[in-house]
Amino acid sequence: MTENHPTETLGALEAEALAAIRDAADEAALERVRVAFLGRSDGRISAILRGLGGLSPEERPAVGQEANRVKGVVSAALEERSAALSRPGASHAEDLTLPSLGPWRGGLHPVTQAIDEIWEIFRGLGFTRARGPEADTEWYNFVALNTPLDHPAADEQDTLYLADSVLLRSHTSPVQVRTMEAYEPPIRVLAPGWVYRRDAYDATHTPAFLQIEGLVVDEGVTFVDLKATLAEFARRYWGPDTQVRFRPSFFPFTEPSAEVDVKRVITLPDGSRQETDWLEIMGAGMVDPAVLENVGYDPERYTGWAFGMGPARIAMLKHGVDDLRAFFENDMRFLAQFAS
Ligand code: 2NL
Repeated sequence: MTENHPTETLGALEAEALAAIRDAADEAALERVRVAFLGRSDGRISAILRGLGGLSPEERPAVGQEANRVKGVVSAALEERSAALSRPGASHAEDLTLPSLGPWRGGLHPVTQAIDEIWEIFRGLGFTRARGPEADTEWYNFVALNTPLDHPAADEQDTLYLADSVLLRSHTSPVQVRTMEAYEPPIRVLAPGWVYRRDAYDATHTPAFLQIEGLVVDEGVTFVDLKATLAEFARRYWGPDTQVRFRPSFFPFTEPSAEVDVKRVITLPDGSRQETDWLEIMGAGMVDPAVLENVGYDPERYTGWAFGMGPARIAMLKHGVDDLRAFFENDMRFLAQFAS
């Protein structure tokens, strides 16, 4: 009897061969394992099979049977590992085909985009852009705009006061008043900015919101200029087939006053074209002569027109958003859709 009984050696060899096969990282390593165990001249399992003739007739059948079983198991394991290694990406634990997350991309807020687009159109029509304080006085916010403090419009807006006669502006009109005080006509100015009203926070109101107002003052300016300019704006913003409608309205600072509606033509996913309902996009009117007088302009010499709109409302109409609060909640799944 040999010190290492051949069947015990075969059990150890089988375990060693299977571990080496499992650890083989590529086809070349696997081939080296095959040669080491099953190679014709130096293979360790082949050597045992070749040595069967030197065993006693009692030992020979059992060892021969076991050696052939181990050879079969190891051959099958080699074949299986070889097939696994030939599949794409199989030689690494990491899946290198998984796409990376990509860089985090920022973008302008949809309401900022609306302001930029609206500004670009009016810039092309000869307007400049102005800013002013968000905390202002009753004079600039109401009185100069022909709105006495006991007027329902002053009341209605339920203004947020900071101190006696100092308040958070309820519209950007104070910016135009300051512009008229500082410059002589001709005036063509756009005033975008935050305004504040004591309103509920719901689907159609927020206590702070962005507004854009525009003002034109010159000699010989008429309602025709107002209609033509706002219709041109609407066609440039909403598309050349857009129709515009003016409905009579009231503002203390304009006379006459109007609400401006648009009817758009939209192209559906199937390519067909469809008219929308009338959508209200802004208020406008001829500047009340009392306002011109308040800023020291001669109302016999100058006339003007003005408008005001909410870019968030414009963005809602444009993108089909039905709740204003979506613009305030900064949910990246919402905002990311507007990052170009
Ligand atoms: C609206 C209506 C409007 C104005 C704003 C204005 C400013 C001056 C003089 C006269 Cl300095 N008018 N601004 C005029 C008409 C309408 O806004 O619905 N805004 C959201």
